[in-house]
Amino acid sequence: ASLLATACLMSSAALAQTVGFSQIGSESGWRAAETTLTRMEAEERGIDLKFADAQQKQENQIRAVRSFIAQGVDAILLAPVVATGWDDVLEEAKEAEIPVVLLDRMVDSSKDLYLTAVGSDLVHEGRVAGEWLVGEVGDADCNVVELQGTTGSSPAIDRKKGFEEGIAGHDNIKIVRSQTGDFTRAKGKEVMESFLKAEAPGSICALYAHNDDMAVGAIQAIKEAGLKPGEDIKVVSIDAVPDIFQAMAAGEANATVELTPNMAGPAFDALAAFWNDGTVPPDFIQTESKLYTQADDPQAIYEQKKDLGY
Ligand code: GYE
Repeated sequence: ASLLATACLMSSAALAQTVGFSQIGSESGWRAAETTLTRMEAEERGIDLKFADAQQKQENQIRAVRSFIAQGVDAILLAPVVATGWDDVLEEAKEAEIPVVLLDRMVDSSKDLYLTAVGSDLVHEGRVAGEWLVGEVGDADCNVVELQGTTGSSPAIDRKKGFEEGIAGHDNIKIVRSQTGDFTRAKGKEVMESFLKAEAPGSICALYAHNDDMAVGAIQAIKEAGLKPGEDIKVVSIDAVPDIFQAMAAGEANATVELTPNMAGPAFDALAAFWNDGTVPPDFIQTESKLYTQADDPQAIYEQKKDLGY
């Protein structure tokens, strides 16, 4: 019996899959939640997760992916900081027959270099934010300042494009300043301070931030300038992290578009099917995007969300 038990243990140990995860860093509350949930999902499935934090640098990610390949992992999760420059390392993974699943950001490389990508429709998110603003301001003139995400990242490119589509045809709404805040709270605050200094007092009607963290930083800057965020300057952003619901409950932010931090669940499901019988998932596994406003009981949502890994 003990021999049998040992054999069973050995075979289940042999079945445990190893997955390398090259994460961008911890620039935002959303990112931290994604990391937590990826670890939880791996643990639940008995997957041995090797985690590498790239501190926002593509070169660190490329190094991590190469090291995962050298270790012979069973799959690689990659959240690519920027969209370009991945061809070589993805070719190397393909050569080694290690499936790569992209998480939350896209790459410009050809689709046959990765198994699938899990993410939201990033253009749609920006469009939803833009359309919300159109509905909010009606015919009134509105000068918008925009805080972009990390330069060259797919969410920064697509959320800009989507927002512009959302406000297209409404000439009363104009983007007067647009600059990167690198998806961080500190940069969001700093760049918002410069926007407030550069524009005539009282002339900014709305802030569009590519993520909530930058919005939260900017809200602080708006308050320090003696203005009321949410009223004097409307605030719309993306992610739906707990802190933005707190700001919405306080009347200091107006709307956010939700991005689920659980990209790993669908990624591991796709990998399990692939490992099992070679099932090839669709090129893109799309997560939902939902708009929340102050009318959605932000305090209650904050209470629900705050323990969900953020
Ligand atoms: O919205 C932002 C993060 O890649 C879509 O990255 C993601 C974005 C997310 O840091 O908060």
